[in-house]
Parts: sequence; C-alpha cells; structure tokens
Amino acid sequence: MMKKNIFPILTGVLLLGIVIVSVLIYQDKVGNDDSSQVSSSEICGVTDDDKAMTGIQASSTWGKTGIKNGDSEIYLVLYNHFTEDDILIGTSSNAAENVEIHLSQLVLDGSLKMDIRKSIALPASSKIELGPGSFHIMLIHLKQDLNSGDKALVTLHFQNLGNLAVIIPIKDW
Ligand SMILES: [Cu+2]
Repeated sequence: MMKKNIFPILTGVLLLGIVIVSVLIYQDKVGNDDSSQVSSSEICGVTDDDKAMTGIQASSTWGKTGIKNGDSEIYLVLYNHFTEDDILIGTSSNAAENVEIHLSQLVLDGSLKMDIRKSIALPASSKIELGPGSFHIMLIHLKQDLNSGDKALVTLHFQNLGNLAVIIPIKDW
C-alpha cells in the first residue's frame, strides 16, 4: 500500500521542483534585465536623444554681454558620451586676457561668491551643467566689447580628449 503511493508522490514533488526552479531562473533573468536598465539610466542621466551622440560635446552654450576690459561669464552643458572619465583641466579664449573656471556658491550672508576651480570632473556617460549660480567659464579683462549677437571662441582643454573649440553666442542677460 505504502510502496504503491510513493512513486506518484515523488514524481509530483519532482515536477513541482522543476516548475519552481524554472520560475526562479526566469524571474532572475527578468530581474537582472530590469535592474541593469534602471542603474544605467540613473548613473548616466543622459536621455535617449543624447545617446545618439558620441564623444564629448558642448551644448546650450551662451555668454553674457560685456564691455572692453570688463568680464563675461560663459555657460554650457558638457556631455561625456565616452565610456571613460575625463576632466576639464583648462580653458582659453582669444576674447579675453585671462580665462578661468569658476564656481559660484551661496555664502552665509546670502550673496554669491566665486571661487577659482582648477578642473571639473566629467565622469563617463555623464553630463554637467555650467550655469548661473554654479560652474561657469569666466572671461576676465575682455579684449573688446561683447555685444548681443556676437560670437566668442572658447577652447576647452580636456585631460584625455585634448582641445574642444566651442563657439559661444553672446546674449543680453
Ligand atoms: Cu566667475
């Protein structure tokens, strides 16, 4: 009596086991796909449109109008589409005597204070926005007036990429 009943029970347990293992493997596969998608979009923060581009790119560029011997601030968004980190290590322009990387930060009295930064890190598959109240490129001691509609040439020096020349449209602000 006992021996007769054991075989179908064992077969049932075996089949159940196979079903459970299959489901677990399937879920594991699906789970891995989902997690890799989430983590990659979280890390890079680059939209699908941006992914069509390659290399290091500057977009949304603009600079403030300024007068001869005065200053101007340059803003842009930098994209690193490479799979390796890079660093913006310097800037130059024929529009000004001196060009510096600055970071504006709010201080205790509520005013903005600008500090010189030697570099800006640009990790692989990332973007960084240089904008008012944050990182910017400072044109110091302009060689001539920068009027609305003018264009300034600024060269960005990257540790790995080398030089990236960017034409900056000048706007009123
Ligand atoms: Cu500045």
